[in-house]
Amino acid sequence: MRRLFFALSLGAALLTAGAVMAAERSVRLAVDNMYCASCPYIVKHSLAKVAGVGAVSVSFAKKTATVTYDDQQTTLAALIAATTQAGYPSHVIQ
Ligand SMILES: [Cu+2]
Repeated sequence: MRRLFFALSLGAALLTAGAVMAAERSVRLAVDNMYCASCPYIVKHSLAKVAGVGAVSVSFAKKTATVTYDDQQTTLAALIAATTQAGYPSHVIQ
């Protein structure tokens, strides 16, 4: 019983630590293949449906996507994969 309690409190401690470390990040991606006015919408939707993504804004003029995401729920690689699978390969702008 004591061991069970220890396991539970350890689990709670780990969950708490994860919540503290969770960070909202923002990244700018250079997006290829945006040739017409409807492309930015497709790119935006492909990113918006990734779990953990908050705000997405896509600039057709600059060929970029600015994405706010929770780094505990998704990764940069997943964001890039999402646009790439929609037909728009992207990479991070440093
Ligand atoms: Cu288009």
